[in-house]
Amino acid sequence: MMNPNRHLMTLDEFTVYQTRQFSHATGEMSTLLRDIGLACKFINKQVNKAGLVDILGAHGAVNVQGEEQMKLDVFANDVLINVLQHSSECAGIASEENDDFLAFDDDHSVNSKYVVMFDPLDGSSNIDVNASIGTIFCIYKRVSPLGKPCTQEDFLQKGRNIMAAGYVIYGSSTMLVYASRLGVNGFTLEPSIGEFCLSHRDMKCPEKGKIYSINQGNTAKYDDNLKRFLDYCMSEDKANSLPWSHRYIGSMVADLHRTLIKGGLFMYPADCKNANGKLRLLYECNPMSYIIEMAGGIGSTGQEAILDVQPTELHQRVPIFIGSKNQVEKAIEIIRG
Ligand code: P6P
Repeated sequence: MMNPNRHLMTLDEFTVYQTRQFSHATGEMSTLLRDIGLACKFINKQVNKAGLVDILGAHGAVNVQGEEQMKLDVFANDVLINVLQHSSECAGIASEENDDFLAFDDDHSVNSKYVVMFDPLDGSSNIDVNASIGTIFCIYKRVSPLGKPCTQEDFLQKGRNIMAAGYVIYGSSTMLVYASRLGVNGFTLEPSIGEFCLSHRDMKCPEKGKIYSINQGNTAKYDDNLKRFLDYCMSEDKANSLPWSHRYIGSMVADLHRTLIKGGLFMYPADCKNANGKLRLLYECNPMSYIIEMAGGIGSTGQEAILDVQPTELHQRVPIFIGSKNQVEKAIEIIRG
């Protein structure tokens, strides 16, 4: 599997290796993943110097080179659109930063088989406190006919139709986690060669977790069943479980990366002011649920699997309970009353 001359395997080498396992595979997905990885390397470069904004020019100001300093999430969005528009495999995108989807209508793109949805820089409000933030993406095969621009129905597919999904976390290291039906693998950016290298092979979400992650400041707005579940999370006398620890970073990518590696339960439920919670279905909850499910965990609205929700609009929100199987199942048991 590994190249005999080096102990490192790059993302490109890994996806080519996976492609070669299937004679019918064409390598188009590998190309698309390489393009997303390239865009995220550009984003990483800017995110890593965010603390120097005052020297480089505050948002909206000009920096020492006289360049317009762009808000990082606008920058991230523009980079992803630019790279994917020139990709050989992307027909269009939908983004948290764009009101509507973008159909790339040049002669090549109208014949491309895939569409990509993304949150270009999730948790960007955490940049000025140096907390980890991330890019979330998912890839679908389009359902509209090739030869014409992609349509809204290409983007309103259930999460079950996802071909591949992933995120990049810009933290103490920069890591790309990529999930396909072949499993979940993590690649850490090696700055000296500018490549994402395989570092976490065949990632699994621990079945039994003992961390719960929620913004408990919203508790007064939760319904009685959810309040009862939070009491359970904090109780000492769980029949078959140790007391759970509470962890909450306030950046979905960071909270879910911890959940994937250490196990646990991340929740952003509905409340009396937000009937569907806060997080978006298409480019936050679906990709993260796909990744966690491929790693053996569960992603649920509390009523049904996130991946089974039929989308009706690009920016719709859903409640989410996601992570270790035993904890999500316990949450569903109690919140359903
Ligand atoms: P709250 C960040 O703003 C975000 O979109 C997610 O990354 C995160 O999980 C959530 O909102 C945090 O929301 O209401 O707890 O600040």
